[in-house]
Amino acid sequence: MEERESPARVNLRRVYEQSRRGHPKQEGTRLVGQPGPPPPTTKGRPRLLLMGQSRSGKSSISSVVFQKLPPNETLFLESTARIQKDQMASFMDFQVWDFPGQIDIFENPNYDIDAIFSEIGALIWVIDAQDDYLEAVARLNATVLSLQRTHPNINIEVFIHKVDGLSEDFTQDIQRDIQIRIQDELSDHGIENAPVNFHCTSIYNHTIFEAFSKVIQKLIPRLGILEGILTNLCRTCRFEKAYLFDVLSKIYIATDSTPADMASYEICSDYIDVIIDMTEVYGSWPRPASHIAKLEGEPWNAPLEEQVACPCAESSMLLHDSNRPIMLREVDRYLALVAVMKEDSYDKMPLVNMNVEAVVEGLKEFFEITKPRK
Ligand SMILES: Nc1nc2c(ncn2[C@@H]2O[C@H](COP(=O)(O)OP(=O)(O)OP(=O)(O)O)[C@@H](O)[C@H]2O)c(=O)[nH]1
Ligand SMILES: [Mg+2]
Repeated sequence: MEERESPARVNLRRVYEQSRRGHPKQEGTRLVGQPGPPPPTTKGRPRLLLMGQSRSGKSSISSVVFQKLPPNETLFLESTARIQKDQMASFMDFQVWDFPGQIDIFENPNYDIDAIFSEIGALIWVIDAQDDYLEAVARLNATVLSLQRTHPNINIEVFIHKVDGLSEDFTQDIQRDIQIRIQDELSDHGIENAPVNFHCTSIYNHTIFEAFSKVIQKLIPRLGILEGILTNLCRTCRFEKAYLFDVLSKIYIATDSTPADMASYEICSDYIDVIIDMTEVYGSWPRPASHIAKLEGEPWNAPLEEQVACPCAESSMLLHDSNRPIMLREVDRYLALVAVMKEDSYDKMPLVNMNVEAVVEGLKEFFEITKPRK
């Protein structure tokens, strides 16, 4: 049986192909929530570079976010001697390059600057907020100035790091001070509106995941469409907040349009931890054939796709947090939809499941279409 493409799918494919080929977009095709230039990814494997002074926390960040190292074990990490390159198999294949802080790659002839910055997704510059940061800021300034000449479109994300243990006021003062020092230096050189963003982070809480989420979101083609899907889902199912998570890193790659809310993000990401721990103990994500046969047999006698469950793992689960259920539903091996519901939505679960199912199908199509071509 030949399957016909839905108009939405045809449209998404057309818009995506157009932007992939770099055709000028017509006014009418500009998507809501997708302002500015297309994401700076290349060949589908964007690179995140972690740079900054020695001991600022680059290797700790990489190990905590991508290798699940418990934060207090970073105390035993050794100083990095050469670039540490890690491939992340995720919803989007990307690489994380952890640089040795003691080497200035712009001064050292052994480093090929053009090769390093060619396929870059973002440059993350880590500054230790608990230390004297003047030298770090000076080096960052020199880097930004040098990149502005050669690679002006690179997103530079400054992580003002180790803010745990600092008061909120003090953190804000430091952020303002660093921001002003960088902006002043850049405008002295005639550079206005350089793509430099700031995040206050610590590996001891969720701020580091939140910051990485924002960095990664900039690399996702057509993020506005994803946000639109989640916003619609929240409206139809009366969810308070919905997140699309990369399960292994706990980075959220999209959320609905309601204002960011740290508390709900923390609950949802802790919930993912629970699920991961459970699956580590009781089994991996894909269901064994015998289990599928059982689920599809008596008394249901229907393929899994037609039931509430999805073929790769258990379906939605509900947790009660002050009477607001939280639901989790896998999209594929890497992604999960997690939502915080409103108090009375538990009664409407069949309807909620139906909508979530439709959204999960839509998300699968989205990632199929926007998957990078090699
Ligand atoms: N308090 C606090 N300490 C942190 C944080 N992140 C990292 N650290 C500590 O900072 C120290 C240095 O961390 P590394 O990750 O090795 O630093 P690095 O930037 O990789 O250093 P080089 O490899 O020499 O360039 C370690 O003792 C970490 O435990 C944080 O968020 N808060
Ligand atoms: Mg290191």
